[in-house]
Amino acid sequence: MSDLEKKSIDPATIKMIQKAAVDGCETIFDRAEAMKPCPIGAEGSCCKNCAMGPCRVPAPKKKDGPAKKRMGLCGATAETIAARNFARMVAAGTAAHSDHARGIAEAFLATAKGEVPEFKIKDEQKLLQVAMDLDVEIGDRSVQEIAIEVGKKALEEFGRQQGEVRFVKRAPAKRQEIWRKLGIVPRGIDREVVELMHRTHMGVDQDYKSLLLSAARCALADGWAGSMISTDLQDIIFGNPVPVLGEINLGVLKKDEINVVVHGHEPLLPEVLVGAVKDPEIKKAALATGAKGINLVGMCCSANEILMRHGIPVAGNFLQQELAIVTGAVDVMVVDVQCEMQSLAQVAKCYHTKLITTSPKAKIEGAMHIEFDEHHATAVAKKILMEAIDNYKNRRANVEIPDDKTDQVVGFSYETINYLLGGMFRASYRPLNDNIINGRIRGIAGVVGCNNARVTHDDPNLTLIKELIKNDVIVLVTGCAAMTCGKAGLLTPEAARKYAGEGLASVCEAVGIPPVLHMGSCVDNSRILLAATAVVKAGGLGDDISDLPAAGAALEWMSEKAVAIGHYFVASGVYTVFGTTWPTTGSEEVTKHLFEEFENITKGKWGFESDPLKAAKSMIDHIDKKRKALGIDKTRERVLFDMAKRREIDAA
Ligand code: NFS
Repeated sequence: MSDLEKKSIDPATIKMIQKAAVDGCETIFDRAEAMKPCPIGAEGSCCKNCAMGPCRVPAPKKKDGPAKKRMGLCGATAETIAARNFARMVAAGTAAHSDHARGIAEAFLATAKGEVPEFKIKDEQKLLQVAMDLDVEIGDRSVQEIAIEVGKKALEEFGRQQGEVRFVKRAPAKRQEIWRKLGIVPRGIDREVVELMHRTHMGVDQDYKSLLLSAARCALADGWAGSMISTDLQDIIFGNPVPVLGEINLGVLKKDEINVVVHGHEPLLPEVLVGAVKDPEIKKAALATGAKGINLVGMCCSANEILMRHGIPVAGNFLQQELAIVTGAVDVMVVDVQCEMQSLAQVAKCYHTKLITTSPKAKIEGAMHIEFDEHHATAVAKKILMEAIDNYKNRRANVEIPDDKTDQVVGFSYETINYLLGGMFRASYRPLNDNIINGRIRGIAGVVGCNNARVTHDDPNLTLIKELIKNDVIVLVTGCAAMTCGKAGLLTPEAARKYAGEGLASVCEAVGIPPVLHMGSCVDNSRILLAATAVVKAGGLGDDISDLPAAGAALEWMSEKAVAIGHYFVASGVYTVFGTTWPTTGSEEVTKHLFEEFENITKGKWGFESDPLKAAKSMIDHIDKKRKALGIDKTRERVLFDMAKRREIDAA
């Protein structure tokens, strides 16, 4: 394998890494080579929670014998430190998703009140559903009245001090019972984040089991409240995704058009940009530059949002953000919050690109700031587009856009899957359950999360997913992992015949769906929780999420949000495997607790596996174990793929 092939399996990415080198522009791929992770920090044994440290407290190795336990100055053990650091990642991840949700709830309320002319209640059906789940009375009230109360009730979820966040009622009854017994039903979103930050302060909660359980409570506030509120309210005002055709990879940039890349997470501005590029005044100004028009494309989860709802092309996933600029063809990159690399400002300087920040919460030195405010949404969007139009003339000679791009079918919301499976009049997950029971589909996997510059870009996730579908496991994807699948051609109905096992392929062909279903951005992992719940409720596969033949993975994770997501899946009863690196290796006890003992507590557990084929095997073994427990293991034979068979499929 050449050095370049070790960096990415994506041809467009490799071409742009090469171009960056020629242009003398440093990227994350260079820095990943030059700087290795700090080994003490990487294993989670470094405590920086007070000014007597940082204390490095790795766990004693077994070969050292029963040595005296090392401690930080305050006496904190490797266990406490590892658990505390892990818990802080959960708190930060929950905060990120939930603060995004708060922004959406505020915009939703303003929309309901009629203060944002650009947005309206698009999905009344979903509004009513959400209203019921938030205990909002429907009766003969107007849509507006209901929406206003939904907005207010959604905002209440953040500041509630006692009781339970309302959406936990959506979980299977048995799951709710488990949470209540453990005392981990979240009260209010903000309260759980604050409490976890308090517990992890120097000298507070020092029992690693207690820390990890309260981290579960906080993570549940993300999955079953913060993220779920984002998804639901976004669907109501922007539309619930339905299958739509789109394109992905850097080849979606256009040499003869003004390229605007929208990057980040909150779909508010991206939604308005989609409309603003069609404005006659903007179009005219764009054509006056000699360009053929404006090409709006997405990056990271902002891309997922407008791709799912409008089919807007996607330039790439997390590790491609700098590389979009390296093409020399990006006139404006506009960012809001989360996953935006600070180095974008430096890369932009190597070319003519204007980097524009828009969130009052996220500014970058060297970037232009045009603050977004939903009350003046169109004016802000137009201002940004005018900056791009104005910058087109500054393009330099070194424009080179790789021609790689792939078609993809996306937009599989929880409700859409319901309709597709059962039809409009008998929408139900039951046909999915039937196919799981008869063994055509072996199980369900959720593969989510980021890219990580410490491993070959896109490789672990893609290898894992291909192995899963070959073994008849249907895969639900979100975030940057979903984009990996798009680029590799797994998100088309034709992919079923090409890559999936016989059973899964036959079901996909009958329904007309890809073997890998793109469910949206990272906050949309809440859709996976609801899909799993719907499968439980459809019957025949146990009475809890933990009974399902299902597993989750994030092999290329890097962000704290991923840890929060993983922990809410585990707390919801799912076996969840991470790759690349594991944050608690500093304490074997803590790791064992998460990998083994947690199964006795929440019936879900963590796993770590950096080899994607081994990760697939452990997920399939888990799925088979669950099939056996349900008594449906007899209905299928395990298909073993030898190398010859694998080559045959890869060549197809
Ligand atoms: Ni999720 Fe989306 Fe991507 Fe990771 Fe970042 S963009 S919210 S955190 S890197 S999947």
